[in-house]
Amino acid sequence: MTLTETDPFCTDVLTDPVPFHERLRAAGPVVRLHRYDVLALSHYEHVHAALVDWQTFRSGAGVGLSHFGREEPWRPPSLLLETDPPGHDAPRRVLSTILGPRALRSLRERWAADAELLVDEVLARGPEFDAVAAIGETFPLRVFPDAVGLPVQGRENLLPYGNMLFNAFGPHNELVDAVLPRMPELSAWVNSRCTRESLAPDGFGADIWAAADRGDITPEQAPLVVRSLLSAGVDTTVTGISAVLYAFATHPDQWARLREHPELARVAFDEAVRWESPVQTFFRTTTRAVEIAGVRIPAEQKVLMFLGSANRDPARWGDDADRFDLARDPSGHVGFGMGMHQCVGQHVARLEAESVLRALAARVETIELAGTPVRRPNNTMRAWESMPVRVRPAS
Ligand code: OVM
Repeated sequence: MTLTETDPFCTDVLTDPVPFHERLRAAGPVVRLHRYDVLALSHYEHVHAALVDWQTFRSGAGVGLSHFGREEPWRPPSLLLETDPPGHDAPRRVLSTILGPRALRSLRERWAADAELLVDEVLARGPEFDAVAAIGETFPLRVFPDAVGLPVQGRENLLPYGNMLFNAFGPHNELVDAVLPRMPELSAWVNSRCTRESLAPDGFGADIWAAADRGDITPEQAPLVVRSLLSAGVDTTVTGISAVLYAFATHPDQWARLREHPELARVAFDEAVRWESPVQTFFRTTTRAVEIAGVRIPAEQKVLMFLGSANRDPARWGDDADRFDLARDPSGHVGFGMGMHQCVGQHVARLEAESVLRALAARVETIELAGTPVRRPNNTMRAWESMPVRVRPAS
């Protein structure tokens, strides 16, 4: 087994992970990460195989670097993300119904109108704007907290909480140091928003409490399931929508194609999730000794899944894996994970992105970068700080 001295959580790699992923894949299917007691999987085949084998690669010891059996988690573990069957299954069933395609049907028209309104507002201010601040962050923050039933007061904490949470899956580096001071305050705020009383009587939050009333989950589980919505539902879509805007701002031919075929909005979003992989990495922990590509891995070993690398592995995606291409079929990408834990909110994410892309495609002839976009390094997310763009409105 080969070893890499490169720290995958250093600022250089987090800001520009693609060259590192190429070296990682070239180094072999299983690579030891120097300085962490961690093995890395970077090939699509092996990342996929590990994600679908939850019996061997468990999530209950945490999907960050920290092993919950050896270190106290910084918050009570998520009942979805950081739990294995059987405990995982009831919360998962409840949330997949609440966030399923049927339940979202009533949001479709509302979100389309919200997106049209937002894009009109943005365009009225002029042809140049920061796509991250004006759309990537604003649209999810306009529609998702309302859909959850979160009170308006305090919503400014959602993005800082997410940034903290996704950093906390990584090692205790300077990114974690930077968010540590606000951890108690942001945690307390999120927890306080998960009670039945603090949520609107309609919305995903109330739906979760109704599931507790029916006995589908326990009343003790309900606030933690609400917490998962607030944890996983904001930064992910902000980063995903920013990613697809970046993809189009740098691929004018693909924008022209979307303009001609707005029904490609959905596949465009999935292709952007493959291409950028907003969630770059998650860990698993082995439950037993196992062999991967001839390499023997001991039990209780933290294994790091490079989703972003698997999503650009030429062995799966071909020689043009690095190209954002609406002609590609991106299904099978692991940007939403794969298997039992695959993103339970993916239909929400797709509906948000589709609403934004359709509104933009109907109103914007061309979109291009108007300056250098700036990354926001994060231990888990491939995020953006800012993305100056210039558009030509459609006549
Ligand atoms: C959760 C959670 C938190 C962060 C991410 C996530 C991508 C889930 O608390 O359940 O899924």
